[in-house]
Amino acid sequence: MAADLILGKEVAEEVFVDLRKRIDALKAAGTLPGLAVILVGEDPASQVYVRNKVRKCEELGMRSVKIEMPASTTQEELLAKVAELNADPAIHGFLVQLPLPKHIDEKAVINAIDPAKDADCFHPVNVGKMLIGEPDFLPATPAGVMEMLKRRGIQTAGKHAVVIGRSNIVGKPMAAILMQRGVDATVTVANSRTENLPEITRTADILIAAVGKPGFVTADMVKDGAVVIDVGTNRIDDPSSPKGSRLVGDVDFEAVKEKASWITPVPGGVGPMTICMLMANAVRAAERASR
Ligand code: BQF
Repeated sequence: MAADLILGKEVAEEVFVDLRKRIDALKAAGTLPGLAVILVGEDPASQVYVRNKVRKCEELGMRSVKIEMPASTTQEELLAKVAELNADPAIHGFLVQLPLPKHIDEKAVINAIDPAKDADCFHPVNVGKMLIGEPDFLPATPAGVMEMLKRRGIQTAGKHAVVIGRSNIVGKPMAAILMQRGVDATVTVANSRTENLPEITRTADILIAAVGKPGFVTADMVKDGAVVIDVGTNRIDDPSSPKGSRLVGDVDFEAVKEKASWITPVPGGVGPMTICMLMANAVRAAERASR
């Protein structure tokens, strides 16, 4: 089988049609939805991700606040900034870009965010609400994957979804969403110690790769006709590219696309959906604050 592409840019544009209406309605009612992003340090990848978020905010006519703090920022200083945003009525949602410098305790920072303003949906209260099927927000990357499946008419009910990776940001919430009533997938979560991984992934109707290793998912691991979602964002050296590097996923795209029914490319697949669903969380936070 040869796969159809699920393009993140296209699916995101469909979501933005709805978001623009909701943003206009908020503005008409006197609320300018505002998202703040805190960036600590100068990690080049993080700088790109934060720029993508700020740019999309501005494009949608939302208020966007970028807070840049030096790598030498102490945990106390960062917690003070979080407290300030928690108390700022003009900021409806915010996030702290991860990863943080090693001397800062990520968990303590996430725990300090007001759950009502938790645009990333990383606070334990929001993670718990999502797990029990009463979400206020959804984490952007798994929510983006669900939106891609939904808007391309891909059935999840009764299907075997295999998630490779169990991070708090992608794998765990992805599995939690897929197993919810109404989504109704049968979910397997694999990790780096999983035995006989290719045997398991070959039983997947929906295969979600969130490993962080270029080319990890090879064609022999994929059932004919499977839906393959590549969450990998790996920068690899490429002397032939202008920047000397390029973005690749976790999937051997060229080989796997000949077997899958649907596949997401990298770049231009899940990445744009992550940004899109972050905006959806910011709009939702503003809607919840304004009623
Ligand atoms: C695209 C991220 C790993 C660790 C922390 C568009 C993004 C990426 C790719 C983007 C990511 C990955 C983000 C593309 C945000 C997704 O066109 O393919 C957008 O900006 N992302 C992040 O904030 O933190 C990360 C990956």
